[in-house]
Amino acid sequence: MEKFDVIVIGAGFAGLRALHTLRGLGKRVLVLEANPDVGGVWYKNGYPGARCDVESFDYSYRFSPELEQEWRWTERYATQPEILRYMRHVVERFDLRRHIRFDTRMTRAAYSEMQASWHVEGSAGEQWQSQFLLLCVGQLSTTKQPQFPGQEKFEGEILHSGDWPQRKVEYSGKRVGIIGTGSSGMQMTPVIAAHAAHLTVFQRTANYSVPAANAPVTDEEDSRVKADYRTRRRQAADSPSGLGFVPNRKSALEVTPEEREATYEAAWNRLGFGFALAYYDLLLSKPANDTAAEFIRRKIAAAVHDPVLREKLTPRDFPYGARRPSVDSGYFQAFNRVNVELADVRESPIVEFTAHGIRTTQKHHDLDMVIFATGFDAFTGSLLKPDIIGRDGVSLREKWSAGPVTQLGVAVAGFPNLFIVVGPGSPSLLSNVLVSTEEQLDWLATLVDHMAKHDLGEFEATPESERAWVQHVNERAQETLYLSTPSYYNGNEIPGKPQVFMPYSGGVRGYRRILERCAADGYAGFIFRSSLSAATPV
Ligand code: N01
Repeated sequence: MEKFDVIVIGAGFAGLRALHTLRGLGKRVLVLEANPDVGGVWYKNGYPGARCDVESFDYSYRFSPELEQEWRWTERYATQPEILRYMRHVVERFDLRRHIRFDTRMTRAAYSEMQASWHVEGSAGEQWQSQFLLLCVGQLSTTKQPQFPGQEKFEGEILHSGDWPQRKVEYSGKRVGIIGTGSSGMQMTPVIAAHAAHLTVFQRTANYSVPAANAPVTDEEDSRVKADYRTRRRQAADSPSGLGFVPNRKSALEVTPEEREATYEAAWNRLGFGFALAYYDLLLSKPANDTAAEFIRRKIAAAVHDPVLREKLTPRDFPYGARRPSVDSGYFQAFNRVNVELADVRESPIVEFTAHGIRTTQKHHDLDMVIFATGFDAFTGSLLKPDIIGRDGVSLREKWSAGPVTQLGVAVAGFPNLFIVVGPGSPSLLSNVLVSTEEQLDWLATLVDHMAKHDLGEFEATPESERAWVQHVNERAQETLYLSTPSYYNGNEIPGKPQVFMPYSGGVRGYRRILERCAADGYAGFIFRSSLSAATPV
């Protein structure tokens, strides 16, 4: 059996950064990747219009100033192909590819207390052993695939935004249906509308969205950012969400209506996802939130000509940002086109798929292609897919049967030397996930180094620290509006999933300070065993 110091699962942004950093510490690292190439979700989400809704300068690695200077982003919000080019460049630039085994899915990992190491199995029966196991499997990588009656009868093509084929998909001149109006559905709607013969958008929940205000990156802007990149990185790391600008410290309720309007207008025209930071309390206070939600509703009203359609497209029954809002490029305007139709499936649910389309309780929609933009089994889907067996034969699935529990969002009691990157209990999807990824991996590198220096073979979260962290995560969530509506933040996207709040809402900066304090206190909440005793049964 091949032996490594670290096995990393996933070659997306997190896995590549983990590989680079841990190899830099002299560790023997193996990365297992189920896809045939690097990229993770960026490899799989090649749907039309896919792009990042965090600015390219901030949605990029901070670990190498040389890389920062060399890479030239072409757009403020990079498209999926550009992000993949960047990731492939990083792989070649830092010579990472030779450590990655592609087309290899981990199916099982079991911790051996005798050997103080993980025994990892691949789908083709391969076996490896390593001291550490890092799960860099993504929070949105297991697709949610609804099953509608009659789906097998449909003679056209059925695709999923999160599992987009690598071949060219031809939708020009076709009658296309998109099911789902989250970020993916909203991003692809205007792009497909411009080429399809007819587009039907099947909407269950109207969603808030703010314009991306995307634009090419000028040479002047590129030079300006690169001249002082460290300040920008510091600002991102010190902000609540990891975005590269300082949020407003005022309450939406302490300013005049005129000032608020001007602030929202400026944020609307520039900030995209950062609109939520126009005032510090938009996600903390319903009355504050109402002012932002009302502003966005007025913008939707101005964008959509037809009054009936306008009303259907307007979100009313949940606060702005309590479900993940979108950042779009012409989503609402697309409904002014004669070839675009909205099917409100809350009002007229889907009854069945037929050979030639979808029948709702209202009518039959003739379709050549159906795209599921129905999202993911978020946060835990990919973590719970393989069998991960910790101490005493307890599986992660059993341990998390009532919802995920972690110490600091990175470790699980009973699962020694297992590290989860941007998983439940961490800022994860409530933040610029790349900032959170690098924060956690920098912290892990220090932990691994600490263990090597002190000849420690095993780290493990204590059950008490885990309980305290879960309580803290829940207390912080109670302060917010996130609990006020069903969403994938709360485990509501998959029937039967435990309904608990998944990410940590205390912000990127606060979270980093907690990690730093933990390390400064000798990794409080963790226990260590020496290399010798870790490998010896007690
Ligand atoms: O998925 P979603 P997504 N019948 O879960 C609907 C990230 N992302 O792929 O809300 C009918 O948000 C569902 O309706 P409802 C980002 O974090 C980032 O769009 O459950 N409809 C909803 O409208 C984002 O939040 C970028 O009532 C059904 C939609 O499908 C996350 O990925 C780009 C249904 C699912 O929305 C997920 O976004 C894209 C059914 N049976 C995505 N089941 C960036 O820019 C589900 N729906 C970085």
